Amino acid sequence: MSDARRDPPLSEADPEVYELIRGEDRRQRESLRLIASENYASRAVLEASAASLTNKYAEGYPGRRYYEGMGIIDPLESLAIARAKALFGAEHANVQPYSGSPANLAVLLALCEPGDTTMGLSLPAGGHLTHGWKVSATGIYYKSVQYGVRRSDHRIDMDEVRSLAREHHPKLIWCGHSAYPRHLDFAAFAEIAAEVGAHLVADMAHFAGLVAGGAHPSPVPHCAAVTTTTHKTLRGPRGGLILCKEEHAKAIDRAVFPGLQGGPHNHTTASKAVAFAEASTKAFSAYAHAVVANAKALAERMMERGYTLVTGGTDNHLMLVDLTEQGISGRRAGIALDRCGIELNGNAIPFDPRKPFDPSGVRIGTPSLTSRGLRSEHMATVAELIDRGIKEAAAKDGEPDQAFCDGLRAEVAEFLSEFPAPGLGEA
Ligand code: DSN
Repeated sequence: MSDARRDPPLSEADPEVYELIRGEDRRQRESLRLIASENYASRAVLEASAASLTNKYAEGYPGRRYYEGMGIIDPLESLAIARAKALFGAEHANVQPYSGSPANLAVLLALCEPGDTTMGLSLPAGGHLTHGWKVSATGIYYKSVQYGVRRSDHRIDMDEVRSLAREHHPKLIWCGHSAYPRHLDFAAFAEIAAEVGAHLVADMAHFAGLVAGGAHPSPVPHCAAVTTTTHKTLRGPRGGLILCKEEHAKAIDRAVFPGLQGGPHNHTTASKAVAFAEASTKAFSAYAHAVVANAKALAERMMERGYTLVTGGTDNHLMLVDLTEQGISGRRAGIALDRCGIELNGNAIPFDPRKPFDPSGVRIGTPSLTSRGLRSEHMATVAELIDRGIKEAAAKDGEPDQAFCDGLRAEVAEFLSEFPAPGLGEA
């Protein structure tokens, strides 16, 4: 136990946890991080996340709280709201959702009744659990109709979306994804939603940073509400955000608190405010465009090496690689690459004949490496490192020798040593 009067630093108070955190810093510094939903938050974002604001309760909203002592929290939350609205051109923002899944549940609570019909992209086609997949509360308490992608080109079939919407008359239609490498046609979704009287809701968690930086079309003008996490391409703290039209503002606010959550995490609100300010800069816009340029370059370099990419490339920050021809599953490839200092995740490909826990593909994203300053000209090296790891893993039935893994890991760390990892300081 720490001595409250002495209040020692973490390294003294709890060396075990301190060392684990330092170990994670090292791992993040030395690994080629390609998980499409991850990133490096800036030092300023991390600093705000660790503030004394964590000590304060603040149930309610600015000016209408159930606690006293709001002299700082109220202006802080108002600042975060104003920055979020300005960044995305939204009429209303709620910055309290703990993360993306609670944000999505709050939207359902605000705009639907239990048992209402919703539509969303199915998980195996690249959608998210919370867009109505059967094991999620969003698929258990709402009648969920799922649309998919075309067999021929693995792109969302707007004709299928339209005919399902006409047949099922959903109250709400989700557009958004966790693993879809192409832009979404928000205008076409909005037209279908208007025709059947549904609320259109975008979950832009994966590409919110690209939208903020002008490197991806924005769903905001087309949608009743837009949800996002704040920690993916947006590079903020782990958290959520809901944007909506003014007409839904009261319902959304009531759904977040008291409908679903208690006290907001004020330290995270502060950190979100910092991230929104960072994301409104010219430097962030350049970052967002570089994320997309890097993804396109890496996709090309992977295809030159003989890999099959779902849809034949990417418009955004991620690609899905089908490893069927390489003769190794996505999961075994992911585990082997992790031993080599290369992090990505096994991912189902559309119409995957394999099980979701051991799928045929891997998902690769460029947000993290772009935050370290890697640019298109470095993607040939990134593709080569991935390719060597996958080939060796396939040749050794998913179990490359330790010496090979140690060698590749050292090469990865050496390559990355020129590109400092934001937020982690010096080694
Ligand atoms: N499923 C997570 C991802 O895309 O990695 C986000 O919830």
